[in-house]
Amino acid sequence: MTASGESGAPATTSDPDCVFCSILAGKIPSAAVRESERIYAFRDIAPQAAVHVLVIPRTHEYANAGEIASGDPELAAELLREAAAVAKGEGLAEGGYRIVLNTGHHAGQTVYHVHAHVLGGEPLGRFGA
Ligand code: D5M
Repeated sequence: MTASGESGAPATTSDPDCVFCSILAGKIPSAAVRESERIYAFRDIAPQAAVHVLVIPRTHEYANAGEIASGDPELAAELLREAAAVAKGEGLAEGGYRIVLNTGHHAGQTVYHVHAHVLGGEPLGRFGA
């Protein structure tokens, strides 16, 4: 699997300063988990659980969950469907898992290219401040 789309894939926006766009362009290596025409999933470089996968749209257009939900509801739905498919593929469906979309500074968002964290593979602590 490669991060870059097949020829004929829809045009996407890209930001040269965005780490996820560099991953999508193949300039930074990543461990692919799943991909579709509009979505790419890969392992987080600093896992916070036994399984920690990031699910991102191939376009840089949306910084966070609110933006993608307003701007392209179908893509937002696909992001969640792909996150659930990642969880199933990683064997997390039975034990349960968490999908996290950090939004903004107080939530600890560091990459402003919308992404869903899929976390699981072990009991997860409750979230807190
Ligand atoms: O999550 C941003 C996440 O992105 C954070 O968990 C680390 C991850 N990250 C950053 N750089 C890389 C590379 N190069 N490969 C894989 N994962 C990466 P946030 O919700 O914005 O805090």
